[in-house]
Amino acid sequence: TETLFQEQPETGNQYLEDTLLRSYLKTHLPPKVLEEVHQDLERFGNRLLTKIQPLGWECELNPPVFRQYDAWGRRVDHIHTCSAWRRMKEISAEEGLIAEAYERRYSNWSRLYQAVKLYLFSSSSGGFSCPLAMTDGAAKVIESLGIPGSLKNAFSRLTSRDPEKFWTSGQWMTERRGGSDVANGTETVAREQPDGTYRLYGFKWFTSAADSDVTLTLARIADAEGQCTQGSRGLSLFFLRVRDEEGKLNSIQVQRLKDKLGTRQMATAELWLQGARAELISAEGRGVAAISNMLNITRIHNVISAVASMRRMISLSRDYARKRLAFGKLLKDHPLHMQTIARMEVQVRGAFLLLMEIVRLLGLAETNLASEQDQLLLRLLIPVAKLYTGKQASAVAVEAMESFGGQGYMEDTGLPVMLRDTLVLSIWEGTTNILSLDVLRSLTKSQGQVMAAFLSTVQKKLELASGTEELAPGVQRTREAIGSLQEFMAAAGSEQALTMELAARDFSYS
Ligand code: MFK
Ligand code: FAD
Repeated sequence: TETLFQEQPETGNQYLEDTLLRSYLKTHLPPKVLEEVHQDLERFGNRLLTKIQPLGWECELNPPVFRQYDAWGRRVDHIHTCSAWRRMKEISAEEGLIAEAYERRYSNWSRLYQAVKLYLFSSSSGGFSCPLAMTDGAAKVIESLGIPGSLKNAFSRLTSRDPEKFWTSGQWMTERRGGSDVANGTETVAREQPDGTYRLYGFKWFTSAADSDVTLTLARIADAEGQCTQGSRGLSLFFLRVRDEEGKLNSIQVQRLKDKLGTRQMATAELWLQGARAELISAEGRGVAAISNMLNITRIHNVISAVASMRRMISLSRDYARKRLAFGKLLKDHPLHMQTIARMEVQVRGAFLLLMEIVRLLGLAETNLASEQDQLLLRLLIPVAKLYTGKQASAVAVEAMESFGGQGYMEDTGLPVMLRDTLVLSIWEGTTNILSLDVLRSLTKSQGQVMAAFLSTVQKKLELASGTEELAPGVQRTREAIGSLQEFMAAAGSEQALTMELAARDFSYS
């Protein structure tokens, strides 16, 4: 007798199938922008399905390999990446995955459009979203410095659509003594050279996408006696090229590649800086403040990755429910199974709309169209969204995995890869607690104004929603949450700093 095989879960054109994304674009974009964007996204969705997704899987199967010595014993420190990974770099340029945000062809909507392309790209990218996040962050820092002459070339390459010219950037912050507490953990020293450049000496403990062309990094400038200022005020921001034209490392040695739980498609290295030539790009002692522009962009990319991986897992799960039989009927006809999927769907929809709101605000800020309220809201929402979706994505991935039964646990379905890769989203770019503290930082620095902006925005939305009967329970719950938040805000002023920290953390989860 013939055995029947289970049909595998699949997704089609992810843009066309994403009804929430399409209705969001339809309601928000001006019609002319929508028309152009729609065409491009439909085409991109097909390219993702037919060309890019298989390349992403190739990246997973061919992780980077590190070769420290050549056959004759010479130190070469070569990080070999697969051809699919290198192709991803070309595709990223061709698709304008960074360029779109900086060309601003669609004014304030360009940032949102870029984010949508990145969202569609993310779960097919074979980890290439990681260097793109840092490239975007580096471009943002350089732009916010006014694109100084010495960085013009770098900026045009980081934002290029030409695969021959396109550069990616790293972000080397973490050292052995501190990834969260960069201000006290950074031991790297910068020594000024007669020509005004610097040489950096130190050890960078985590450097992802170490095959990148350039990087931004932090170091302490040594004075004439070789002394450095400690703490945050001692840190300055540097730009450097990782390799020269011939591909020779810039006085850098690769100690090894990290052996990671996930994100195995991309090389995360430990690097010795042994006099790497670098350019000082912030004011002395303003390194942390200057790199914050990068952090806020890479944290948004983290949200994009979180939402994208939830979307992919749930879409596959929904498709599987249409194909898998149990107890004589398809999974989709089992109400209990559908309740599980519906709960996940609600999670991803909420996260998606939060992401859209953030990139909408960022687009306004970048085209000088943001009100003061918009800017305050953006400052608050970035850490909140990063900390919330970072944790949410792995919880949803675990739930989604179970929805495939035992097959969800099988490597060659590709599902475990997605689970592994979501687990890092709450660690890198600031852990959950560090981001909770960043929420507090935004509160204290703005003297509570970020929360006032948040509350008045929610109040406005509540007023709009209160006429709709189906929304009544949600409106009521939100009113209660707002009430306790207002009470907390009133109490926080008189509390000890520690109590306030803990209370803020509880709030961020609720
Ligand atoms: C797929 C998507 C993701 C791709 C990932 C790529 C691979 C992974 C790459 C990484 O993981 S890179 C490393 C990421 N590392 C972190 O996120 C560091 C986590 N630690 C923090 O965020 C700490 O809060 C921080 C290092 C920023 C604390 O530093 P300080 O110097 O002790 O903080 P301080 O003194 O409060 O702030 C210094 C200045 O920076 C202040 O400005 P002013 O001097 O003008 O007052 C702050 O306001 C400003 N600042 C800090 N955080 C800010 C900020 N400004 C705006 N936004 C922020 N978030
Ligand atoms: P620690 O700072 O030692 O934190 C340990 C624990 O203490 C955490 O749970 C943290 O939340 C908690 N904690 C610390 N301080 C506080 C506090 N004040 N209050 C409450 N809790 C606190 N870094 C880069 O710079 N560039 C990269 O390219 C890069 N790539 C990475 C790739 C991967 C796969 C991973 C896993 C990490 C990467 N990182 C990179 C490093 C990452 O950013 C750090 O690991 C992260 O910021 C945490 O720093 P840490 O490891 O030093 O942990």
